[in-house]
Amino acid sequence: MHAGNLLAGMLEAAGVSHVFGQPGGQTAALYDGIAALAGIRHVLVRDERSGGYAADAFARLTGRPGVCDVTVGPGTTKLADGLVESLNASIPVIAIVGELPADWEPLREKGVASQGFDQVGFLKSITKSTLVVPSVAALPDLVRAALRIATSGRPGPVAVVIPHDILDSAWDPGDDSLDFAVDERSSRAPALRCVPDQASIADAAALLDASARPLLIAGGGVHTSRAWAELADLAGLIDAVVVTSFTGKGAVDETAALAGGVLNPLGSPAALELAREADTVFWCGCKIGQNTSHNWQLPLPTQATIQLDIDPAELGRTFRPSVALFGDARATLYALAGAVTQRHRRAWRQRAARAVRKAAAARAAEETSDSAPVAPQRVMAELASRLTEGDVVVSDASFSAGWIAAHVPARRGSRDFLFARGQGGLGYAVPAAIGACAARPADRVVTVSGDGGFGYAIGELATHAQLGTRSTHVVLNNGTLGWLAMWQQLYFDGLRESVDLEGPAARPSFAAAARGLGCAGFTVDSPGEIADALDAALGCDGPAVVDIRIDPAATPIHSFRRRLAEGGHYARPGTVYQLPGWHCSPEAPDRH
Ligand SMILES: Cc1ncc(C[n+]2csc(CCOP(=O)(O)OP(=O)(O)O)c2C)c(N)n1
Repeated sequence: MHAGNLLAGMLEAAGVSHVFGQPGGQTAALYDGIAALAGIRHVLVRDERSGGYAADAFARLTGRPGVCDVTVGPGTTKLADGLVESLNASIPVIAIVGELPADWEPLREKGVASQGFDQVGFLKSITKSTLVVPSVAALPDLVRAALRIATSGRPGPVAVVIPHDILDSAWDPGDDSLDFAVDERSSRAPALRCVPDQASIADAAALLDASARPLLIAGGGVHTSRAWAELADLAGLIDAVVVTSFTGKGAVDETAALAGGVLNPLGSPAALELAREADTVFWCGCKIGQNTSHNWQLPLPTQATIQLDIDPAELGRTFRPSVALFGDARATLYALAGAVTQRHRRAWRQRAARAVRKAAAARAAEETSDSAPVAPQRVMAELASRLTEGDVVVSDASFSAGWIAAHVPARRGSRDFLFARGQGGLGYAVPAAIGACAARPADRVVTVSGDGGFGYAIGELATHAQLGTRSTHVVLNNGTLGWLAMWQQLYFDGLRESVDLEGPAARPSFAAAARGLGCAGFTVDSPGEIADALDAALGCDGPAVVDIRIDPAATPIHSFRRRLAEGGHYARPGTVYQLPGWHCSPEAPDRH
């Protein structure tokens, strides 16, 4: 027995069922440990970045830490994309990182010892915590620490760096001096739940009671806390409109009466209208990020605000909230539901219903469009009509996020939609789907990417094929890096430089590539072909790619649409660089 057995055994005891990664000599003992156990399996990905994304998606869908492994050096640098995504989106991930033998420190520089570099310094800047294992005796404590840190408070990724000689060294399972039990409380986030003090709850309830037009903005914290029922209960009690960030999509059933959709420049116009009209805005488990806040123009200085976060350092970052609530979303929403006066707001309900109806009517024409090249809105509507409860939708970081947000409604309060909004890196969807399929083996997983983003991770189709995942990968193929093509056109006077992904002699076929990698592949060139292709792909037992040629002039960004319709050439937007300006929300009413 060796330390790899000890590590694998502790992970299995913590409920870890899958480890995603790519082997190196330095981590072979971990693989040996996993191979000897029945309750944990290793999933080989084609690139360490994919292991990080797969672990991230697994964690989002299960609440349990997603685990990935890399070898020293190039494995670590390639993992960085996944770790930053998880760090920024507060996702519990544990990365097992191979390291040079402990004594080889003098040989690390410039790769004198093969693959060496200062990976601990590098990892420290992109993880919640980076732990270096100095001995086998310290390994159990450090694995427990990694689980505890990843799942407690604001979750995040933790790297456990294990020198080669330590992972390979002998371990005697009969040695009673090592306790390798794990605390089951830290095998799932949130490890523990805390509630704000009574006075803050009462202040927030008084503010909601005084409000005529309350609006809740739900972020990823609602999912992490599994606060779906409590959010719906509170919103229903006080007739609050609920909108979400991308990451928060699915915090409420979007087909319900008071759901306003996704609040984002690529999101629902109704969400923005209502967020501006509300008199009290409740930010719930949602960092006040650039996109959800529309470049920090929200909340308006006149709006009373409640900010609820598990991370006290977030409270007051971009404005001073009328009431700050430091707590777990589920526990706090439950407490608030018991503290508010149940009061209905008929005028606000009617206003919200009108805004939602207007946005739906505007979408309907696009969703039934017969135009060729195909309208992406039509693709999304056809996809949405074929999805059933439990299906998981994974978005890449391009226009696809906006198309999904607006045209594929969440039909229940649950985390069924994944967006790469932590870092916004292209190439998230296909590798994340590996983790999603592992987390939800009974459900279908659908990814939506642009052709640029899809190219980043096309090799992982071979992983999907090898695993036989029930996944469908939709490529909205406009032949360009659409977002950047439009940016250049609008802000650089019609520029078109290095945004086209094909030329007269080369038009990639993603369907053919998919078939070459062991998946089914379908091509769609006209609207009439969408239905059959989606039916065929979704009906496959294994993975399938649907390569759909879409209109390159289509964009979900409202400001781009407006500007393109107005003729298209704009000066560079200098105001983007200005600091948003911190403000104080109105004082909470005096309760006494
Ligand atoms: C790794 C990475 N590189 C660059 C960008 C900047 N970027 C944002 S959207 C985009 C274009 C994406 O093109 P595609 O995937 O084809 O989708 P489309 O914009 O056409 O919907 C680029 C290059 C990014 N977000 N991530």
